Amino acid sequence: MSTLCLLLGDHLSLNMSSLSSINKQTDTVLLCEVKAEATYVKHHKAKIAFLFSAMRHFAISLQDNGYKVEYVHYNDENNQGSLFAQVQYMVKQLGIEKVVLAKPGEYRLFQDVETWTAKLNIPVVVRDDNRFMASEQDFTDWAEGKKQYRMEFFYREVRRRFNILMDDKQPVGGKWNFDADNREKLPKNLSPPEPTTFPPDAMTKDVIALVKEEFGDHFGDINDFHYAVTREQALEVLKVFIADRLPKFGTYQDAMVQDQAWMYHSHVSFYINAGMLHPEEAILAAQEAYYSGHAPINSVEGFIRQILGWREYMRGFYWYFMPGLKTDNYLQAVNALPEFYWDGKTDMNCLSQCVKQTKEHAYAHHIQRLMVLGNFALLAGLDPEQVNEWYLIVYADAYEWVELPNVSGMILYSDGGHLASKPYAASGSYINKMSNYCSHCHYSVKEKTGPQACPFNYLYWGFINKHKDKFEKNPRMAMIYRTMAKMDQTKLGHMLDDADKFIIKLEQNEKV
Ligand code: FAD
Ligand code: DLZ
Ligand code: SF4
Repeated sequence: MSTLCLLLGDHLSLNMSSLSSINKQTDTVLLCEVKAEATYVKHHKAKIAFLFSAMRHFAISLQDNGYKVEYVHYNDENNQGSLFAQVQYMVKQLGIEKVVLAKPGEYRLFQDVETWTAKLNIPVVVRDDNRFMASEQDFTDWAEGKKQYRMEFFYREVRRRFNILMDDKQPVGGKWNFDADNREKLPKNLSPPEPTTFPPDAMTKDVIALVKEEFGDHFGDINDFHYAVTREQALEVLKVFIADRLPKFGTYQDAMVQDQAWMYHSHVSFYINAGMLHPEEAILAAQEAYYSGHAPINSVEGFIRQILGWREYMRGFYWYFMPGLKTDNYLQAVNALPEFYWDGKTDMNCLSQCVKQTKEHAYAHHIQRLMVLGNFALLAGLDPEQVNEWYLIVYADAYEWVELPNVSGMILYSDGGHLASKPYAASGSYINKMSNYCSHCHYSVKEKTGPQACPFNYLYWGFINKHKDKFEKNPRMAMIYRTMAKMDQTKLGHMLDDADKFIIKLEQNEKV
């Protein structure tokens, strides 16, 4: 019986669960570049170039490892345009009797795959997605019966279970979480190392030309493409991160600097999410850096928490709360995404910086995504559907399983607080504390009202006031409401007016 193993574009690992069940002699692996996946949202050009190039390079590794591979290029005559149509075509061509794949990372595709057995009239076996350490069931077991689903408690459980940074039953260093040490601004005399880059080889150059030709109207730049496209290169990115950036990762994790996109972050999300690196490899490498004395606990625990905590949690959270998570809109936010999310043309320097870096690199680090771009979307009441689509398009590490919980759960509070205990809302002073953006800005972060005032300042109070009925009784928000009640009410009134006027300007597409 001959089996077809479908490897999706983000399943680029020799250890993929789908591959491990096939017979190299009799079975075939299929990888295909298809229009349906490349255009279901108009992905950033660099994201498509990265995946297509990584897929082409991975096909060679598969052949080197003895697999029979059918690779369908975007412009091949036999390209059927969608994953199902391509599988159906191959089943007929090769006389396939069974299809196997690992569970897709997006609900829409998983739902589609569930119809394939009936449509193809042969078994289509979906295996667990093993690009994670915990299983979906682990999350469900943990979440079942809970009223609150806080990442911190899930993280403690997985740390215990996988024995990461544990000293018998206690967390190494005496605390589970060293975040309090991880909130420093970058000092002026400190320059983060340059990112690890790879000049495009002939295969990548072909893909870049294809992307320019076929996806020229998609968002984003592609002239400076420099990502890793092989596992060896991705391992190099990880190695250099551990050696050169990890020791300062924790302390400056939240810092933002004018014209600096990469900071002390790891830049491995593209590779982990595409299957090129396993999360455990990154976690064990970081843990080893702590035990060898190379990196301090605040950095190592901070980095491990992002992957073993947040990444695993987000994936479990996604499947647990889908499909409702996609349409949730607890705060009834309806405003349209402003044009400047695409072109960066705004006088708000922090937003302009983050959009420009996103356009240039298909990357922005966590605090830029959360506390600048995300915070604005929350305070300005932007429609979750439009915000989600934007995040899914613009980042090269974006797949719905990780993008949606970060956007609807973490930044927009659209899920009504399943993920976060309170909204991540902040005024301009947070951005000023963590960056030097404000000193390059048209607006003044110190001013609260009037034409020069930082819009984050009045939008913040506009948001707090608008959602009083939802948040006033939240113990974590009580202080804010007490502060608002004690404020000079005339001044508050001016801020609320400015917030309303600003939203009208946004609606009318005026420059802000
Ligand atoms: P580092 O800062 O070096 O962190 C190390 C690793 O931890 C990352 O590579 C990633 O694998 C993991 N990680 C960190 N934070 C998170 C998180 N909140 N959720 C899941 N994994 C995390 N990450 C994605 O991988 N894809 C997305 O589409 C995505 N969308 C986001 C949208 C918003 C609104 C926000 C606030 C965050 C989003 N993140 C997303 C999480 C995070 O911003 C990125 O993982 C990180 O910026 C990637 O850069 P890095 O590899 O340099 O990360
Ligand atoms: C994101 C993406 C893109 C741009 N193109 C392809 C493709 O041509 N072929 C493919 O198999 N996968 C692609 N992907 C990744 C899929 O969209 C991804 O597997 C699903 O969104 C599930 O995460
Ligand atoms: Fe952003 Fe306000 Fe600072 Fe300008 S002043 S950079 S808008 S926080």
